[in-house]
Amino acid sequence: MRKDEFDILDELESEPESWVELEKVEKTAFIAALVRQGETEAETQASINEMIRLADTAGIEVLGTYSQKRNQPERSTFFGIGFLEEISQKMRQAQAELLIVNEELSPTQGRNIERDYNIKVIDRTEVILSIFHDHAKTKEAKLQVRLAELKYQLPRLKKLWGHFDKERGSARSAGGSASRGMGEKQIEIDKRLIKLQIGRNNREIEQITHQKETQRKQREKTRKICLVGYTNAGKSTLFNRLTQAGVLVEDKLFATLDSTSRQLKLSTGHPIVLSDTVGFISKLPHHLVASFRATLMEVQDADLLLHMVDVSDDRFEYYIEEVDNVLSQIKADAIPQILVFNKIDRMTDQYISLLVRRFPESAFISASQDINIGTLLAKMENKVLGNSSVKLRLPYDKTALVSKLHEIAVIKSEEYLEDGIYLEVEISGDDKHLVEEFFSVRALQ
Ligand SMILES: Nc1nc2c(ncn2[C@@H]2O[C@H](COP(=O)(O)OP(=O)(O)OP(=O)(O)O)[C@@H](O)[C@H]2O)c(=O)[nH]1
Ligand SMILES: [Mg+2]
Repeated sequence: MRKDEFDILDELESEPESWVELEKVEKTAFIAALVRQGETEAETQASINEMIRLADTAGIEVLGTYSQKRNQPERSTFFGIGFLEEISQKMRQAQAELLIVNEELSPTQGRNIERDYNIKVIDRTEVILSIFHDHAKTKEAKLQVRLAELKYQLPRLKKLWGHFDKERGSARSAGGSASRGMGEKQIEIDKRLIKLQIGRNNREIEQITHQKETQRKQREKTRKICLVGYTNAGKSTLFNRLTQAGVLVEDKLFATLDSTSRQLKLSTGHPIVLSDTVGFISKLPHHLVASFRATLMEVQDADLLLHMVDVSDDRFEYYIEEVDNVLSQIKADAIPQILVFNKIDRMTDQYISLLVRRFPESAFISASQDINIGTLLAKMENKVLGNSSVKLRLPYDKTALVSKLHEIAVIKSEEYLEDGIYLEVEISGDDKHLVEEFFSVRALQ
């Protein structure tokens, strides 16, 4: 046994781990959710609907949904006994293969429900992890997903191996290490293997982080704007519209897992880097947030965040809060934001004008229908570059500066009069010092 163990460990150290597509055996499920005090019917329904959408994206058909009112989850089985008895019976009648719990279960809770009710249980985290697994295309995304999976798996190994102990219960009851159940030894080996893999994944991610760090240093001076928001808000659609990058856009959750960056020239000629990145969701598994550190660096490093909101989703205010929660988890909550309400083409003008009144600083756009993109760009420039409009009078020996202004600023008007060149320009905060001595209050004729 011991020799085998080291053989496996050696192999693992030397061979790169290959990426395996998930084989999904179970295709049908029931969803069970806990309803806490103070939660409204609509909130419960919206949360369950989101879980249905997640299940659907993961390729699982939902045959029924159930919820139980409880303030605290039951410690050992999450739900109460009566509820679980009823749901397991209904699952058998409907021939549902899985129970999906709309929260993260502790390893013990998952194990106990499976054992006591003889049903297969997965939680919300596992569903999200499987979607991330399916959508991971690049090496970076795969490494990060794998790391999150391994960390999730580690405390849950008993669930996989517990049945060995049951089969060899007699050996176990004799006590002493020599007679421990086969399951427990296997768990120890597996735990070591997983820890090794975690170590290796961490090292590879570290390398990527280091490379990104170097790239980041190279473009330190360039201002960075990052798109953030709930999954499916339209971030990649806007990114493509602004950069023609051709990033994948899909009406499904977590279409984007990697960050993509492109350089853009603003109207003043200033280059900025715009990045599209992974979307957020409520109760985003913390292992995923931790594992996606390399990708999320893009967000932490931004000078401005475009916080995209799907205005056609009536829970958008809740989503804004959830996104802000993740932003504070990754310490990006102090970065200036523009709230960008997207998909206005789906709403009535009346509704939008009410929102404009409520959120006067925000942008209201349709990324797919190309509505108000120019206004958004202007807001971005103002915010990130501190643009302002100034009136100038330059002496005639400063024509070189006039030429330069044509490159770095937006010329709104230009007149050559007797006592000088009169200009009205939109200029960035960074360049303002070049013209400060020529500020003029005289209005143009
Ligand atoms: N009606 C309408 N649909 C839009 C608009 N913008 C995006 N969509 C649709 O919304 C869906 C999601 O768009 P994406 O750009 O992939 O969203 P995302 O925020 O990048 O999503 P993730 O990468 O999954 O986080 C797609 O079906 C888009 O076609 C819009 O302005 N109006
Ligand atoms: Mg996307």
